[in-house]
Amino acid sequence: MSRAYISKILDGVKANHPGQPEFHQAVEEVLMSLEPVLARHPEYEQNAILERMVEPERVIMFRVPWVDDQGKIQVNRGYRIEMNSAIGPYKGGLRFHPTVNLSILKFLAFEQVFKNSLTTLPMGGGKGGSDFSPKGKSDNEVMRFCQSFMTELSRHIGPNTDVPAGDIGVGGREIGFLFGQYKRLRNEFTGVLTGKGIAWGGSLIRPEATGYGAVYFLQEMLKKKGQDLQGKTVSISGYGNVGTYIVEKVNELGGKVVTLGDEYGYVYDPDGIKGEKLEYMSTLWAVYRKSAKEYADKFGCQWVAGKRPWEVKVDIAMPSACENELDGASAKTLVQNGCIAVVEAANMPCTPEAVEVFHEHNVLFAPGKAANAGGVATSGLEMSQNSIRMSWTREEVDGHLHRIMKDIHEACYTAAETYGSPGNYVVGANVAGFLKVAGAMLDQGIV
Ligand code: 2IT
Repeated sequence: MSRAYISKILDGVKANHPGQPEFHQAVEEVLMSLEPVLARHPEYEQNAILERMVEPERVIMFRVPWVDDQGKIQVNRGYRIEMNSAIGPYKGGLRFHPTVNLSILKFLAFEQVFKNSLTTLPMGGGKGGSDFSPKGKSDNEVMRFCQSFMTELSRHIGPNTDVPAGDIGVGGREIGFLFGQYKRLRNEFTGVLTGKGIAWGGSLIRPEATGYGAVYFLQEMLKKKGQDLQGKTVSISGYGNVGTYIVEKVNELGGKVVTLGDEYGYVYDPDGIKGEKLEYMSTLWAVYRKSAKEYADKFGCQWVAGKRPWEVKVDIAMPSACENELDGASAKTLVQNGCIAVVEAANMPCTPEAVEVFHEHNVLFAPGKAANAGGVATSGLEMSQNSIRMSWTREEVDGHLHRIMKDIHEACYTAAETYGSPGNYVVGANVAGFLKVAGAMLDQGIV
């Protein structure tokens, strides 16, 4: 019965959103976890909860014209997907990357709904961005692009309506330009974006939050197995914000991160990224806008071009770059090499085949919507601070983040047990995230 309902919804999504494989993948992954929930709660089907959840509340697409340093007019496409506002204002990042399209953003917005629900904070789900690439652009070009992008986006967002933040290609620099333009257009200083600078409404720990949060989640999973990070080796694929603070926290807990990477390849540093090397890693993109390869050149490490780091033997893998970066074959290699845990620090970095391999071999697997929720959770804390016009200390924000990640872990663990899949964090995260949003939608009637 509930299986037939799920199949009907999946067929509908494929028919109504043709050519959008990432969106189909994200929806399928969530729905496949929900069978026992739908069986126990017939009211969800009776009230067309799934039909409504897979249909974005609003999809905004717009032209973004800007002038490059040569005086030539460039045109990009801008988007904001406002997916679900049942439990709070739309909330989620902006991605500036050439691969951005409707499929990518709908998948990210859909994931964000459940992730934000898991944070325990009142945030709905959204995502946006552009096919614009900040790579190779001057600061002035990025500023002109951001101003043009915000000129249109500003009419759709607001501190109680939709609160964007960063994602791939959108960091402190871009948030600054976007915020400046919003303030100028509206003549309002509000918390309309998160990830802001500390001097203008930002929160301490927000840059660290996704990386720290993913490691806190990992710690909880290991604890259930009577283990910890002491002496463990870890591989990561990114080298931005998320990766940098994973390294910092893993080092603090006695582990060692031996890889970093980008879309061109990866660095293998068997001695571990620490001290001056970690310092350099943190500035590579944020300050110098350079490739991860520079790290290998500077410190005399191996650079493996055109590959991902999953062939390196490690105890724990934390994919921290982009969707579908770790496939079934890589998963098998990790398992053969004795990997005991995989934590998705990015959004949907493991393919469905990879996740299956991890579950088959009893590898602890943390899905992104639970493990990387620390970023948006701390965005929620930034919104709270903006609302009360106060700033909390590092210790206060980190304390909240740590507690939230422990609570998310517990919620996933318990939901997986309650619904018949003990130890399966994918089922746990999807079910726990879903129940809160579905309940709110029921309460609010047919909207
Ligand atoms: O994927 C994500 O959770 C983010 N890019 C952060 C979103 C946010 O609003 O902080």
